[in-house]
Amino acid sequence: MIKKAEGFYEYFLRKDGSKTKATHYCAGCGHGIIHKLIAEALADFGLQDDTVFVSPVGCGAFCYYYFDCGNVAAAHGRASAVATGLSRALPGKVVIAYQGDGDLGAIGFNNAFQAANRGEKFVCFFINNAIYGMTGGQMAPTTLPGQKTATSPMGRDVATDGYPLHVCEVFNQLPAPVFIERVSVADTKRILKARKAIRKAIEIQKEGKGYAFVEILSPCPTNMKISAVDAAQFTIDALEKVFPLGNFRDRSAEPALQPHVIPIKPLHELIVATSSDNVDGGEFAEKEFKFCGFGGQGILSLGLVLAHAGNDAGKNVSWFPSYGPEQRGGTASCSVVLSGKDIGSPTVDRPDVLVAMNQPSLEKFAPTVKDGGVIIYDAQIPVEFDLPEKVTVYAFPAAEIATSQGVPKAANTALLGALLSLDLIGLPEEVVLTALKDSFAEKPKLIPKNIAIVDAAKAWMRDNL
Ligand SMILES: Cc1ncc(C[n+]2csc(CCOP(=O)(O)OP(=O)(O)O)c2C)c(N)n1
Ligand code: SF4
Ligand SMILES: [Mg+2]
Repeated sequence: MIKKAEGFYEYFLRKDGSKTKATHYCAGCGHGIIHKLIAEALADFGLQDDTVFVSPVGCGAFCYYYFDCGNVAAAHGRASAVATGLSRALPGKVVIAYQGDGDLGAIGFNNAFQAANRGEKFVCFFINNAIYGMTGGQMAPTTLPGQKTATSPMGRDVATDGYPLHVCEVFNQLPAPVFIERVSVADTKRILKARKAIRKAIEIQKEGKGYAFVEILSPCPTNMKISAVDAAQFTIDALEKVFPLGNFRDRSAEPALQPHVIPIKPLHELIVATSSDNVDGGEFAEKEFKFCGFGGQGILSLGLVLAHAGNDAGKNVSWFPSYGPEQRGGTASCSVVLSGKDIGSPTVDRPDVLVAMNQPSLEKFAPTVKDGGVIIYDAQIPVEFDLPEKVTVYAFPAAEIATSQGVPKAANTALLGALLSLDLIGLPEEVVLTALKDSFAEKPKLIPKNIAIVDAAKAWMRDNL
């Protein structure tokens, strides 16, 4: 008698009426067979309570209706990335990523490939039916040359569409995976071999040995537009020719290539800096800053000093950088919020204070400053547009002051001195200076020079305002 595997839920809640034990898969679809093999292995190994199953987007999207274990649904292509996070956060548990050929071979290929290259501790079941099943039969990376699909009605043309992607063969170039095998569920003989590979890959997880990958050739009669019997035959005759079955690698009996120990910090250590329990400042009025300039001017570091100072003073803080694509010479900005309350969003669209170190950034962000706010910009910047009227604007010689102190690159520190002078930060000066000094922990020689620049900036403000 054919029985439902123990690893499944007793009833599949998505189905009602008399069909509570039927899946949503089409008749003759390989997904259902593969599900049964996995569910059976989980139950046989007693792993249901120790397993998290990551569902893909594709026809397998509803795995969580069936597998009686932990379930997480990933965005399209991201199952291997989600599985990476889960396996690192839950050492000792079994993590399964289940992905189709569109999901893994196209949108998510890099995620899956990098996870395999890192040798993450999870098993990836890769369901290759040579088509996008769920969305109506579009060409997949594994579609065969000449195969007709909704998006290759004349048949896949390798001249324009490339060749079918051989994922096992690609992954087999990587040093880290422990197990790689390609199997099929097109007939009973093949299903028995697939069963063996699936069990082996899950056992490798149970023993915590590392990354395992099983590609499973699987019929999709609906999109192949043929009967279930013909689809199974097509999988044997056509798919296997291009994707030969077999084991590529089994290193499960060998010692691990490297100890795969990921340092994990307890959650309370990670969140202590942001916990509201730490915050004293109900009275502290929220301040929103935007720092902007060229990459390399230290604009992000300046924002970071402020954020650290706020944190040290027991305020809620956020620091949100935005990098240009270039390492040097592109524009960069960061938003910093200091607050006595919880911070709603770390992005700052309407700053109270804008600090600008180059012309394009000043032009871009000056109109966004709140009425009654403040703009401080480096006096070297030529201003060729009308600055907003309802804000106070300071042209401050930051670069000149830094150069006069022998550190031309530290114009950002001069701007910090200007902020302190104008009392725009709202935190005790010694806290801000400590954060500044801390930012040079690895270059202590620069501390006195930067303190001198802050002093020179304050002196300029005193003498000129
Ligand atoms: C970001 C994003 N892009 C595209 C889609 C549309 N989409 C849903 S499933 C799918 C392809 C599924 O094919 P495959 O991974 O081969 O799974 P199958 O259905 O064949 O098992 C696509 C493109 C989506 N849901 N999300
Ligand atoms: S469309 Fe294809 S892959 Fe999707 S459930 Fe039906 S047979 Fe299976
Ligand atoms: Mg598919």
